Amino acid sequence: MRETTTPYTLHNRSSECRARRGHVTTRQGTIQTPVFMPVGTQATVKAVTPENLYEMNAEIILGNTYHLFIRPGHELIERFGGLHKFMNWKGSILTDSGGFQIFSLKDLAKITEEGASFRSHVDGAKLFLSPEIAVQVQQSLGSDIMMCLDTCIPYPATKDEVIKSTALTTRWAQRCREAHTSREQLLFGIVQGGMHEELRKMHIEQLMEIGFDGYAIGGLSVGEEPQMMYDIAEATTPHMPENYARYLMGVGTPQDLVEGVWRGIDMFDCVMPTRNARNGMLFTSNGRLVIKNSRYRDDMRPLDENCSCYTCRNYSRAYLRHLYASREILSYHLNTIHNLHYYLTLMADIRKAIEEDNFAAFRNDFYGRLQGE
Ligand code: PRF
Ligand code: ZN
Repeated sequence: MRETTTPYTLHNRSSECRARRGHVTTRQGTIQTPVFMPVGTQATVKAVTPENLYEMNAEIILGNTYHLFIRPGHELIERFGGLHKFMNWKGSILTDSGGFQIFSLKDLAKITEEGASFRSHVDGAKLFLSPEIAVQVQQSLGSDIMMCLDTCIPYPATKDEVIKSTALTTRWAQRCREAHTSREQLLFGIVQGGMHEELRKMHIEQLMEIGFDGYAIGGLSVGEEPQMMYDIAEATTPHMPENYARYLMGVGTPQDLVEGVWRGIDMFDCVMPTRNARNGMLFTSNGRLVIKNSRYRDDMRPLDENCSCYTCRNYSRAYLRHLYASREILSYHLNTIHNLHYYLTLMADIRKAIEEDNFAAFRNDFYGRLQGE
């Protein structure tokens, strides 16, 4: 039987590049794409409330299976009616599977055919995550989009290592598909294949054969140069199905988002806007601003004259510098609001440019304003 509708709807395509304007439909609502998903690892987007996120028009956030599995545990969250109710978020939620955290644990995790054994970073307890468990946990959490458990390959890696781990990811993807019983939750497959274009193509074909509700590109932004990431994304998207969402995992800088959309990506997530905010690095339409810099001591201007966020409407650079220097909690909050607003507005502007089919001009203007950063 041929599927005629998928969770992705295409609105229009750029005539200048592979950028596409569309939406993804989850049981929780509609997500306009291309989209950036703020990261809420531990059932909170750090330093902001759901109300703050609604005000910035966030439609979807990301949660992490690995962290919530360890603390407070998915059974507890299930008793509260799922992650949405637990954290009071009314938009959509995508949960990552834990595959990337296992990769980050390196020698602390032991990967076998069956799954990954590792020790909790909280209390050192022995834990085990298999494809079946990753899906069960995500079903308990009640996320709208679940991710397959994958193995993310470090860079650099030998081709033999990449082949082995990509093949394992396919077998795990098949097991995730079989464990997926809650059909109203979507399950996305994750394309691996390292920096090898032919392995990427082969892996997409294997995942499409299994059949998923969307397809992610994993294993990029793992230490390679940005240009290499762009090249692999460029070589990968043409092989991905047109009528499904494409998600570039863990990416990236504002430039990376523009370049990803250019190559046909619909979804992104990254800790960069939230983490950098807490470290005093703010994104503005003219490039990056390091708030601790003494030149802002008496600066009465907002962070970004072109920004309409709560922080820029109400506070000066001098005040934000003072909060940062004094290590005040409010510094995290106000900086995070600004950076997320910057990322979400960038995506809204990108969507508008694709609708009006002037994304090439938008991209030129974007780089012009960054002043060679
Ligand atoms: N796999 C998973 N999550 C991820 C990645 C991946 O490869 C990446 C790679 N940049 C980020 N997050 N499951
Ligand atoms: Zn602002």
